[in-house]
Amino acid sequence: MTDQPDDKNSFYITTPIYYVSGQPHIGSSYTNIASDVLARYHRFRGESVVFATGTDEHGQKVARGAAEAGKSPQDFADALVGDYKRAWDRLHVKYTRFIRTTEQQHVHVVQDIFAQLLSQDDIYLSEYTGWYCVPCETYLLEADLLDGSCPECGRPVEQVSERAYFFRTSNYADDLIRHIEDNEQFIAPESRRNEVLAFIRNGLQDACISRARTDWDIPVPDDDTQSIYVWLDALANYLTVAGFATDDEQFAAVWPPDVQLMGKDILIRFHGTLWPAVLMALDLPLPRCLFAHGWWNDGTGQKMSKSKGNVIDPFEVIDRLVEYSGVRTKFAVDTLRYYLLREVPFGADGSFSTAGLLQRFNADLANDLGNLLNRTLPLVERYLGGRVPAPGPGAGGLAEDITQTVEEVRTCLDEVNFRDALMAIWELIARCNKFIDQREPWTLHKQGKRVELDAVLYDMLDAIRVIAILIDPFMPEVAEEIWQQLGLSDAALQRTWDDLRPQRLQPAIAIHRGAPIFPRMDLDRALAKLANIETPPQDDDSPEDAQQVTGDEESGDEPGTISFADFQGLDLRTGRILEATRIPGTDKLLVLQVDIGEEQPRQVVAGLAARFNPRQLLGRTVVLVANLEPATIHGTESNGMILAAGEKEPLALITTDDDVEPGEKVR
Ligand code: ME8
Repeated sequence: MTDQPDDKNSFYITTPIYYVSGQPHIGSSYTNIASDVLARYHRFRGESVVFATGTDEHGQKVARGAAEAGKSPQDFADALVGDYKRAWDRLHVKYTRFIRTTEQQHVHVVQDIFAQLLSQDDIYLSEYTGWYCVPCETYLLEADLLDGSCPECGRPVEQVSERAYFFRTSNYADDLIRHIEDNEQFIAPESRRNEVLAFIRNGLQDACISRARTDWDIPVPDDDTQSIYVWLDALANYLTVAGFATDDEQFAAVWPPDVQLMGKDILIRFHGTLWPAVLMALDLPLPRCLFAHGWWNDGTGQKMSKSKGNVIDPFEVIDRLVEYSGVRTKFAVDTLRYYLLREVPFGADGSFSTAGLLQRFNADLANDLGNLLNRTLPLVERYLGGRVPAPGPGAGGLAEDITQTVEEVRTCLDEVNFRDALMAIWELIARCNKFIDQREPWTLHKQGKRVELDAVLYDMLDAIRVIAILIDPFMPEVAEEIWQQLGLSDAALQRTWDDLRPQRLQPAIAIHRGAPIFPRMDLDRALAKLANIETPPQDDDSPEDAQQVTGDEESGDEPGTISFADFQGLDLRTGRILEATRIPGTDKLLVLQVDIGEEQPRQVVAGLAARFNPRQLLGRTVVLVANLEPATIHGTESNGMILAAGEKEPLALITTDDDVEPGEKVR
C-alpha cells in the first residue's frame, strides 16, 4: 500500500449511496446533513471540497422492489433518484457530485477493478454455499445467523448454492489489523473500531463477490454466467467519483477520502473490512476516517428503516413545525438540521421525537438565539440610529469568549463531533445574553454614557456576526438571514472562517432588523395538537376562529335591531397601528399595538393574519371598538376590536378616507 499523501488541498467526503428501494427518510437525511455540515465547514476553511452522495441501484432488493411496483428496474430507479435529489436540495445539502451506480463510467470502473483483481489472483472462482439476506444484500454463513435469521435486520434469509467468484479478504487481515491499530482516526468512534478489530481477529472469510448472471447487475467481464455482487459495485462508487481509471489528474488531487460517513449497519462487513482490503489489493491509500454514526429509532425503540416501513418523513416534521410555530420553511429545515446534530452525540443511537424538536425550537432557537437578536437589534435602532457603532476604547468585552468558542468549534468539527460544537456555540450565545443583562445598555443610554453604550452594542453585534459564521455549516439559511439583518449582505461581505476573530465588524454599517426568525410557539398547544388531542377549552381562551372580528359564526341568526342608546354605548374610535406581529402557533391571529390617543397604545388581538401581512398594517388608520370587554385570546390579552368588512374572513379594513388623528370618535 502506498503512503498516505498529506499535501492535497482538497477535502473529499462521502455518504453511503442509498438503495433506490424507498424514499429518503430521517435516517438517510441524518447522514447527508452531517456530511453537508462537514463539507460546508471545510469550504469555509478554504479547501476545495468534493462531497459525493448518490444511489445504489443494482442488486436483488431494487430488482424485486421494481417488480413489485410493476416497473422496469431502470424506470423504478429513475423515479426515486429524482426524489433523493429533491430531498437533499430541500434539506440544504449542497453536494458536488451525485453518483448513480447505473452510470456508464461507474460500470466501467467496477469492471476494471474486477478484471485487475482477477488478473492478480486476488479474485478466484469457487462454489458458494450459504445464506443470503436480500434486504441487507449480505452473504451469511450458518454461524452468522441469529435464530436462523439475518443478524443485522432479523429477517428471513435465503439459501444459496452456486458457482461464484471470491475476493481474498483473508489475505489482508493482518495488514488491516495493523492499519487500524496504527491509525487511531481510521475508524471512529472507538467502540466501532474495537468491533471491527474483534470481527477481523475472529477470522476474516474471503468475500463472495459475484452471483449467477442477472439482467440488472453489472456483468463480470468475460464470464457471461456471472454478475458482480452489489456491494463490490457500491463500494467502488467512491473510486469512480474521484476519477479512478478515468481521470488520473483528478484522482491524484482527490484521493483518498478524508471522511466517509455511514450508519453503523454498514461498517463491520463492508466499509471496515471488505472496502479497505480491496483498496489494499489495488495498492491505493485508505480513507483517512470512516465514521459510523448511530441509528435513529422510530420512537418505539425500533430502528427506522425503509424495508420495515417505519420511517419518519423529514418533510412531514418540517411542515408540522411550520404549522405550529409560523416559522418560515427554510428556517424549519435548519431547525431539523440543528435538532438531529444537537440531540445525540454523533456515534450514539437516538430516538426521534417531533415533540423533542418542538421543544428545542422554543428553548434553543426562539429563546436563546432568537432573544439575542431580538434584544440587540432594536437597541441599535433606538439608540444608535440603526448603524453599527465604532467599537471605542471599552470594547472587547466578549473577545475572549469568542476566541475560545472558535477554537472549541474548530476542534470539535475536526473530530466530527457536532454536538459539542453546537453546545460550545450555545454557550457563547448564553454568555452574550448575560453580557447584555449585566451591561444594561438601556441604563447607559439613560445616563448619556455614549462611549460605553457604543462599546457594549458593538461587542454584541460583533459576537452575533461570529455566531452567524459559526452556525452557518449547521444552519445556512438562518446564518444568511442573520447576516442580512446585520446589514452585512448589503455591504457585500461574505462569511468566511478567517473573519472569526473578534472586532472584525466594520462600524457604520446600517442594520436591517427583520421579522423574528424563530417565532416562539405555544408549546403546550403544539404538543397537544401533535398528540392529536383536542386542547380542552379554557374559559379565558377563545378558540382562534371565533375571534372578535368575525363574530360568532356558528349562530347563523341575522342580528336584530338595537336601540339608539345601545348604539350610543359603543365607543368607536380611530386608531393607528404601531406594531403587528403574528401569534405563534396560529394561522390567523395577530397581536397589534394601536395608538388610540391614550397614554399607552391598546393591545388588540385580531384575526387578520390570513388576509394581511403584519407589515402591510403598520401605520394604517383603523376603526376600533374601544369599550369591548377585555378578553384573553390564545393566551394574549386583547382590549378592543378592529372593524373589518367580510363575514367569515376579513376582506378589507374599515379605515378613514382622510387623515385623522388617532383617538377621533367615530359616529
Ligand atoms: O446500505 N438511522 O443503503 P441504505 C440512522 N446501499 N441512519 C440511517 C438509518 C437510521 N435509522 N437508516 C438508514 C445501503 N440510515 C447501501 C450503502 S454504500 C457503498 C452502500 C442511513 O439505503 C445510514 O447512513 O440501506 C445507513 O448506513 C444508510 O442510511 C443505509 O442506506
